[in-house]
Amino acid sequence: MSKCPLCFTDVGTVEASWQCVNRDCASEATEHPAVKAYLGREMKIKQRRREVRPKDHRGPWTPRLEQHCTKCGAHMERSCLVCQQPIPKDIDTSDVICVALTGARATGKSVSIGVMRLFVEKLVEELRSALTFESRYSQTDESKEYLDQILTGKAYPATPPGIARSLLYSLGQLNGKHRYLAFRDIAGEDLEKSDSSLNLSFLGRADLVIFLFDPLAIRSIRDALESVIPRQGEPGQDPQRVLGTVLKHISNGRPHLAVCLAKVDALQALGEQNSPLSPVFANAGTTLVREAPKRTIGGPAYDQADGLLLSEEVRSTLMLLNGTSIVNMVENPATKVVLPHRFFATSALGAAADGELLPDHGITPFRVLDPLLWILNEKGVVPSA
Ligand SMILES: Nc1nc2c(ncn2[C@@H]2O[C@H](COP(=O)(O)OP(=O)(O)OP(=O)(O)O)[C@@H](O)[C@H]2O)c(=O)[nH]1
Ligand SMILES: [Mg+2]
Ligand SMILES: [Zn+2]
Ligand SMILES: [Zn+2]
Repeated sequence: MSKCPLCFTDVGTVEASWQCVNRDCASEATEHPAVKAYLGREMKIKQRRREVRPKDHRGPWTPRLEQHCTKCGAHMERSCLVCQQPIPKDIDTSDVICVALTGARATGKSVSIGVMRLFVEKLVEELRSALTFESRYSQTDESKEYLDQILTGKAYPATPPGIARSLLYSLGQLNGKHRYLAFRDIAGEDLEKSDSSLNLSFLGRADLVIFLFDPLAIRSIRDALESVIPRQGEPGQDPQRVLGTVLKHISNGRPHLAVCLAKVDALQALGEQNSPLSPVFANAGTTLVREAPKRTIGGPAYDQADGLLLSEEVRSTLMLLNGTSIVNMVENPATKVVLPHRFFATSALGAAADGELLPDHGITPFRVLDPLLWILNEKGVVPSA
């Protein structure tokens, strides 16, 4: 079953919604009460129509392929029954893989999306398909807000709170289906308060929730790295509280949860220092300092054994980093529902940026695609190695 790229709601098998998006249409534009909470701003909707599966219908039902506005005659756009946003026409037969990035302020969520996107493009090419950005279904401009900054070395502004940011990519036909990849970038500020004005319930309906944990938020690590890496901005709220908020929004949903030790480049720099963590990162064999083995034949794949080993190594590193409560919240949650989870170590930039700019020598990402490879493997898009 496919999902809405903005609110991640299952696209119904009994009902469909359509709307006229012709700017010049003379039909009256009305507000819909749900839109603001999902989108973060008002959006007036012109002619709207619902199509319901006939009561006597037998077997699987799909709505009509076309509907026309009775006022202006224009093609109507399929839209989500819940958030009312336009959704792709082939939604009933395609698969939308929904990924949400979470974490405190400045944990690197937006940078990770930009870098992951570059890697996904390469991955999809290796799978003999092509990636395209679906600007008409996205709430954000990927070039302006995500790519140009990585490619030109400009720093990212903090994501503004209270506004939905979603990016939808078509991955083309992969393993028998048209696949889409939807990212939701959340402002850390929205997760640091308990009552964001934005409806964050989509976290419970995501296929994958990536939670970024910034080791630089830990005082002792910041101090140990004081003269080793450039000075970093103020860290956001403590990761344990933010994870609590994320789990609260997930509620009784069942997404996969990737807990990422982000900016691991900073910890790798500890390998040469005198710190209790140095031996972990000075060990050249650990998954925390080497990439997953790449298959030389047969194209891209997810290496289960490497993924599980990485998860174990990150889990024990988190315990060393006073992150025991994070591990407990994941493995023994208050809700008693243990989500399918794995621990990861990622670095989107590969080195700390100095002030406003990205690292001088360009970016050297580390394992940044691993969480996505995991879910793409679970979804049958990428094979196991
Ligand atoms: N050392 C290091 N720094 C990083 C990495 N990724 C991001 N940063 C730095 O972290 C800062 C915040 O990155 P963003 O991607 O804007 O963080 P965010 O989580 O989107 O922040 P909000 O939008 O405020 O929630 C940037 O100034 C980056 O330079 C990384 O892999 N390594
Ligand atoms: Mg951001
Ligand atoms: Zn929706
Ligand atoms: Zn119309």
